Amino acid sequence: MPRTWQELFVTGEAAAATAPQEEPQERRRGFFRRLRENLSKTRQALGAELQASVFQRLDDETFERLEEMLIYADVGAPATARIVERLETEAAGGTLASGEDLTRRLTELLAEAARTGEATIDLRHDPTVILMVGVNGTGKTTTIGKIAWHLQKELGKSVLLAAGDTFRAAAVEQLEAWAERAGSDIVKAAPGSDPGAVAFDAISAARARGHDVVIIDTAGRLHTQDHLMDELAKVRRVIAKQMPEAPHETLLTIDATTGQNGLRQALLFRETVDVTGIVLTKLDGTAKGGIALAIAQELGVPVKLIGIGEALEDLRPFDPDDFARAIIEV
Ligand SMILES: Nc1nc2c(ncn2[C@@H]2O[C@H](COP(=O)(O)OP(=O)(O)O)[C@@H](O)[C@H]2O)c(=O)[nH]1
Ligand SMILES: [Mg+2]
Repeated sequence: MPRTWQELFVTGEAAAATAPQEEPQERRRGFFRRLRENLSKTRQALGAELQASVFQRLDDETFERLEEMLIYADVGAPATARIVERLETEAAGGTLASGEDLTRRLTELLAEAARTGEATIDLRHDPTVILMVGVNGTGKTTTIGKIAWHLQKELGKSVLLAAGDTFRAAAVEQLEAWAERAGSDIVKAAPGSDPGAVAFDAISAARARGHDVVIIDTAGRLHTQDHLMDELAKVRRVIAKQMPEAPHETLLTIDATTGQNGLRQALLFRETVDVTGIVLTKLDGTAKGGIALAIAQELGVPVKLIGIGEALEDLRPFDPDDFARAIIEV
């Protein structure tokens, strides 16, 4: 699973042509430390709690308590049941003998549950079109800005942003600020314009100017939910008319602090647009980081990026092993 931006984005270019592939150990450790720190709310709810109460002995009470903790952390009932059953079987079979064994296996099983589908993003299109969807305030625009920044600055890709949230003037300004920071071009239109037309123009412009990637922002709130879904479906149709296999990637932002509600939003969006990846934001603000697993398990759509804070380096490719370690190891 991708740990670095170079691993997340498949460019088809020789490794040496992009960025330093050998992440120095020190940098890796620094990254993991920050991940761990920013996920401290979930780690306190899971890891610290586990250490404190569960590890005296491996009996029924232990497993009941573990089950409660996983449910509390929003891992979701189906994944929780599977993981706890598995651990109980292994304990009965004698392969789990101590609290340390249990932590190690739990970490492995959580990582396994969080892993689903193809978690990379293929940039081998000309241009690659990425559509960003999600409810208002979940982090679409900032995520776009950060992705654009990494693509430009670290992978040397030329990015064009499309200000498809024409619903609010502030949304266009916010995207413009990000375009400037990342060094990307932007296509925008007057507030209230047709977002489909913005997407269409952006793809034409990218072709004419030779941009590698087009990222399309969308509105997250319209008068009604039906209206929003109709509009997204239309944007999608217009994109496909311009470029038949596009959008190549449709990323849905989910605010982790909304927990199971976010999962319901995802089901709704998935009915309208073909969601290929999840961006799970605001994991720093919740003890319910287990939602990353519930999403993978119950939606079957891979979490591709996580947001663990507002800084540029706090949006990162999702690595299930690092994530599981960060929420369990105390
Ligand atoms: N703490 C935290 N805040 C975030 C994260 N991602 C986004 N935000 C903030 O959430 C707010 C809404 O983001 P925005 O991109 O405007 O959402 P949009 O309405 O979906 O476009 C902004 O203040 C962001 O800085 C995250 O991972 N952690
Ligand atoms: Mg926005």
